[in-house]
Amino acid sequence: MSIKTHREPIVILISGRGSNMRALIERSRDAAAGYEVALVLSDKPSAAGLAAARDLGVPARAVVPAETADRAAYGRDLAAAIDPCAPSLVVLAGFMRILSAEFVARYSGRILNIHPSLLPKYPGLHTHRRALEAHEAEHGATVHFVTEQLDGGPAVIQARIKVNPDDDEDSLAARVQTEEHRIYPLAVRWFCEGRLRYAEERAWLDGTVLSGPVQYDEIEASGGR
Ligand code: NHR
Ligand code: GAR
Repeated sequence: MSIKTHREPIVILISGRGSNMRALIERSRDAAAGYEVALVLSDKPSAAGLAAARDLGVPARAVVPAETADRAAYGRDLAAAIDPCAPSLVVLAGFMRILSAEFVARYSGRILNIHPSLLPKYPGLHTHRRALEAHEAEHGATVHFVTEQLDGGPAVIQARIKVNPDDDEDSLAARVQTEEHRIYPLAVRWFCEGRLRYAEERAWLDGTVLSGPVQYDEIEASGGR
């Protein structure tokens, strides 16, 4: 017997492989997930994640920026593809295109991103290389609300890994991604259960403002959340 529970529709934006997208789709099928992936969109028609989404039974298509179009025009094209799904949440999963202020305002407080660093360290690109060059002892990934400020919206959850002396960009990226696949479905679930929200330019969890991101290793250790 199946128990039918309401699932909030979400839309995922990708540009590449889509391993986070896959983790999100797979976890959405858990009985208690609270969300379903209604649509996957990519700015790149070649993104491997598009075929992977279809293989998992999720509609997927590319919305390609016109050569002449500016960010605002592309944001409107994306919104036209997203809005028929009426998603509760828009999830950036390796989406590599900066979104217009207009787009961010349209889905205000309803866009999450996962960024491959321990924000506020290393916003922007090439985070693994930069962490290695700085001889960081720790590195990781952060889920945050998207605001107009690039990689600057309030952080929700963070997972840390130790940097080994023999790490290179690829080995570091691989271990960070394993953590990403754990924390992103958790954050999306919190949002879709109504536990996580964005208000007053802050992230709130269970009615309390987060002064910093939840540390995944701490919830693991306590078996909670
Ligand atoms: N948009 C807004 N408004 N705010 C954020 O915080 C965003 C965003 C869009 C994407 C993801 C982000 C990341 O996790 C993200 C956060 C792309 C770039 C970038 O420089 C920077 C940050 C992120 C994603 N993109 C170039 C651009 O001109 C293109 C780079 C490329 O195609 O390789 O859009 O790191
Ligand atoms: C992830 O590691 C994500 O953190 C990063 O790209 C990878 C996408 O992998 N995002 C960014 O760098 C955003 N600028 P995936 O396509 O396999 O999920």
